[in-house]
Amino acid sequence: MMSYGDLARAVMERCDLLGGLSEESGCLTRRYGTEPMRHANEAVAGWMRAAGMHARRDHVGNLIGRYEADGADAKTLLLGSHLDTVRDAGKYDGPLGVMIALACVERLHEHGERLPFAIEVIAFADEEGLRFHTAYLGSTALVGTLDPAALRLTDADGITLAEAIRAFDGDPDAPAEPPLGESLLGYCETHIEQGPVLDAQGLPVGVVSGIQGQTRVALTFAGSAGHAGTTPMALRRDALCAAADLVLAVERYAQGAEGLVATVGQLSVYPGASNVIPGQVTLSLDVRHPDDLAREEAVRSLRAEAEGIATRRGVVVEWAIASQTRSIACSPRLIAPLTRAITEAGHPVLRLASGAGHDAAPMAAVTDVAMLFVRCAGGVSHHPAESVTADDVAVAIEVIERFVRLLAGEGHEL
Ligand code: HGY
Ligand code: MN
Ligand code: MN
Repeated sequence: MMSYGDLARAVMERCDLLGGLSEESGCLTRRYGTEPMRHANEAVAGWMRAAGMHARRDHVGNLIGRYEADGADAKTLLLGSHLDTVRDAGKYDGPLGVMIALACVERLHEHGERLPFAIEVIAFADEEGLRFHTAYLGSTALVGTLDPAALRLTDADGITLAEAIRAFDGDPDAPAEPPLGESLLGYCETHIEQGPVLDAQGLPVGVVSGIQGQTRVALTFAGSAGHAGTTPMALRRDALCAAADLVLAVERYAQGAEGLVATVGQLSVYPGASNVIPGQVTLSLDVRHPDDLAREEAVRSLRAEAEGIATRRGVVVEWAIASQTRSIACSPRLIAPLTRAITEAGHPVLRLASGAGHDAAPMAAVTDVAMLFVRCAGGVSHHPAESVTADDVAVAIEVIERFVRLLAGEGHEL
């Protein structure tokens, strides 16, 4: 029987392999619907089939591996995470959770074991939203909460989401087939913490109490392009100066609001010539808070700030909500066995909230959810220096297997 250490080494190797499937040379970038995503799906589907699973893709390209139960009419436990990445990403944010879920099924398959429920491992096709700026495209499409208007969103090349889904062998017009809640035991996602708490406390894993909500806004400031050498300062309507005012106003607001984080991560300038006054600037805004009312208040205040800047500078501002998700609480019904699994694996239990968004948030629309965090060095994430240890991965595999067996009512020694 493969040891947890053997499986952890295989998980690390697979994350290395997936980490090489990138749109850009020299760094890891894997957006929804791209060839590297297709290759990642093919690799993971092969590993799923080798683990005795049936692998399929749904209407938007989420890859779903199913390990049948022992007996008919059984419920299904969902495990998984996402395979897409941010730009210049680390190789564990997403893929690690898919690989750890797969490793648990491999242990069952190696023994020819079947549980009283089926296990589905979901490799979501888009969680980060790098290409279309919507969060959770894969999981919202799966559970049927994807806003149909999102299909008209366009990427940097003007390709709509609907066109990208078709090009990815999906069908944007297909009705969602959300798994029915009563057929599910729940959804459990393993993910790197992406924060410093577990590392600071010297813990390999932690239980997630909840996931904070987030609002993503797409903004445009439109002023007047003009000659940098001949246009007097007093006659300018500089879109980039307006955007710069907003970026610093966002930082000031968030620094003064307990529990709030707000970030401008993307900004592009048109026409983008060194001797032309910027006529148009588009930028992103990401606002998060554990309390939904506080987040909504912050979004209102920042919109008013943007409109005030536009008025003072004589430019026009467009403000469009690209996506927003409410804060969710993980299920006590699943937290209990996950906590017991950590204890029985011989580790202290720390419960912590997630500042990062995860597919577990949309999945909470159809079933109870839980998350297991894995320590990542220094909490570094969304960065190529993102790292985990094989020892911590081995702990996570053991904990998830214990969790699965506790749900199966087995609780026996592994
Ligand atoms: O943005 C997030 O929180 C996640 O990494 N998608
Ligand atoms: Mn992630
Ligand atoms: Mn991420």
